Amino acid sequence: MERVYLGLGSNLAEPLQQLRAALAAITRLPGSQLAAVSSFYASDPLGPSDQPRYVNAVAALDTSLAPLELLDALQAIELEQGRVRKDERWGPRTLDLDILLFGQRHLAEERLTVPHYHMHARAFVLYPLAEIAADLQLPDGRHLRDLLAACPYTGLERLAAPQVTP
Ligand code: A4P
Ligand code: MG
Repeated sequence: MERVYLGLGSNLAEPLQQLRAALAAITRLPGSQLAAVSSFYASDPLGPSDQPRYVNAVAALDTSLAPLELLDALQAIELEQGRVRKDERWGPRTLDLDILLFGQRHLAEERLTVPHYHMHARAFVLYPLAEIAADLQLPDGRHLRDLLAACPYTGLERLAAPQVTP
């Protein structure tokens, strides 16, 4: 088993429900055990600002799946609930599941870059991650607490809404 950290995000079609459904699906992944889930956070959109706020969270998963097997499984979950209407053209994403970290591995494959290329400076990744892995050290040796110190807590709001307990 390897410890994996997943980033969850949604800003369409009942984001809280999207994240809860995604976590329920993640608990059903073969060879895997959901170990921890952060609080849910409302976050200002990064990128185009003419879109709703996101809800973000981070989950810890212990898994015996290989990295690409896990990516396939997560993309299947995205597909299953990622679109409001199946007959619509691919529109804005209702669910984004990112592999932030896969043990201490560095992966640079065509379909999978780990650590996730944007995680180091995103408040909506780092703060939820710190909730469930405060002492985490990244594969490049950097400590999560140092990344946090350089990342202002802006545009982020911890939600009282209960999430899912593993
Ligand atoms: N891929 C490569 N590495 C990974 C990985 N570590 N985990 C590939 C997951 N997928 C990975 O992803 C495109 C391709 O990346 C996949 O097919 C996979 O093979 P995608 O999910 O289809 O596209 P995306 O997530 O829209 O792209 P990207 O670049 O990850 O988008 P961003 O930069 O994450 O933007 N603002 C707030 N507040 N909260 C958010 O969650 N998210 C985005 C999405 C923008 N602004 C946001 C948020
Ligand atoms: Mg993604």
